[in-house]
Amino acid sequence: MGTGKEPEIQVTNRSNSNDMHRRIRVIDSHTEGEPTRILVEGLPELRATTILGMVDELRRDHDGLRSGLVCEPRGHDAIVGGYLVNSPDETVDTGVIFFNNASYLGMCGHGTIGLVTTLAHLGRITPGDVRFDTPAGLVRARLHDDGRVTVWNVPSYRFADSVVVDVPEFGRVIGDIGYGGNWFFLVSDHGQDLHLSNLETLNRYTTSIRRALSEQGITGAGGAEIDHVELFGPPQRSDADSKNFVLCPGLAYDRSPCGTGLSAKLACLAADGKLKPGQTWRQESIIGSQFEGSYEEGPQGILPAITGRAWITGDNILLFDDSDPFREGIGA
Ligand code: PYC
Repeated sequence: MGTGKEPEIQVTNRSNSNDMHRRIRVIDSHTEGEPTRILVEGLPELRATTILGMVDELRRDHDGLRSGLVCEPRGHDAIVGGYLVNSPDETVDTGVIFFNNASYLGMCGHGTIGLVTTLAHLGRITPGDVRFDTPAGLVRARLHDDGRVTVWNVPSYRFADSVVVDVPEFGRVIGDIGYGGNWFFLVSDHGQDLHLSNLETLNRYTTSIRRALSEQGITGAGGAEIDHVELFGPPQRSDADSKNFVLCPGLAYDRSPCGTGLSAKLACLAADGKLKPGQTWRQESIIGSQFEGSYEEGPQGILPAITGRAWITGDNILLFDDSDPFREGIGA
């Protein structure tokens, strides 16, 4: 935690579900192009006492809030939202539960960078270290003096390598299954052009891979659904090692290089002996932004460190009117 501040981030949730016009304060930011929306006031009081219990409660009792916050007409498919919650873990500064247009996320790397920048914007932290409880585990972050943020993510690992999936229309695709706080299928040999001008095909290709993985029963550990697909290719930037395209669970593509996806990539590079502990890997995104990643060895996989930058784009009050037929988002 930065100097001169209280050691705990105040979570100002209050239940106002009977209000005709519910008012919710959010801070919007983007991390290397990928948007984050942190709810800082207006989350209903949660009864659950563990962070996984809170995810269940949010899914069961407040899912319309999730979809209303990030889906149209208030949001769009690429936004990742974050709820600040009181964690039972006294060693952390706050709990955070990330979500998107489809569901809840175990962790979110770009979202954590956006969250740290949001807390600094609110004056709740200054440069220094901060600790978060997430559904995937404990995450540490550091706000640097120059505004960059480093996130030490949950232990990450390669679960399986050279897995073959038969993808209708595209044929056999070979990839690795990796975990970085979310589950990824990582493909390097795909013959696709990793440019924004090829977005339609990239979306169709990765969506088909994802569907085929599910239909063919190919999963992560314990039957976990693989809901992110990542393609890698040569970088365009002279200061990058690789460029990627990442399909997210709600079928939006990640504008940033994806923090949890980079964690899974680092785990694969480590497993292949292609990146040593402490060595830097610079991952370019499909829009040309960049994260830096490195890792240390850990007892349950690698311990990834991801560095990037976020910028605040809005400090907004969102209104939810009971008479609005789309108050919980279009299609929700
Ligand atoms: O940065 O980890 C990430 C992420 C996951 C989904 C979108 N961004």
